[in-house]
Amino acid sequence: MERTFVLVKPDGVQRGLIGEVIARLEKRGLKLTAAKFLAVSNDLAEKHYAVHKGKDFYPGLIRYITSAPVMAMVWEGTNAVAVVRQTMGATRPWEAAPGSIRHDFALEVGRNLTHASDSVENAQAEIALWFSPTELVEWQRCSDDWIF
Ligand code: RTP
Ligand code: MG
Repeated sequence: MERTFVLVKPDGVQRGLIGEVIARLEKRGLKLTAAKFLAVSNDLAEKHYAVHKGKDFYPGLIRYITSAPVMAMVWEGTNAVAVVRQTMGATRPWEAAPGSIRHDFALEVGRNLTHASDSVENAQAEIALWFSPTELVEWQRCSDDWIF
């Protein structure tokens, strides 16, 4: 079973969309494995977005992600990385598929509401960066057989 890392970014929190994001992932059939609400330190932001260091949007990205609290989560399910990316929609909201979160709720690439890991390897690294192993909850749903 695959796991992926998800953030509801500061704009999603400020706009009251935490529940909307969780509801869509839950209804898709994914299972919540870990969650915490936190203010992001500069150190954590720089580690999370290290791959973008040096790009023109990097300083604004660090300011954005540290500007208000975020909801950090781990979601689990078959093809969770790809499924969550699809549920979020394309990075640029104007290119996001109708029905995706970014299509339905966002306009700007710099205010695109959510983050989701883009590969299984990056998911593992991001989960390890944001969560300690004891924060990951192993549990079974009684309905798992009906989804998987
Ligand atoms: P994320 O990492 O947040 O899930 O988003 P992503 O994979 O869809 O996009 P990525 O290329 O990793 O970019 C990370 C975040 O940086 C901001 N961004 N701004 N102004 C720009 O051109 C620009 N490009 C990217 C977005 O907030 C994007 O989600
Ligand atoms: Mg990314």
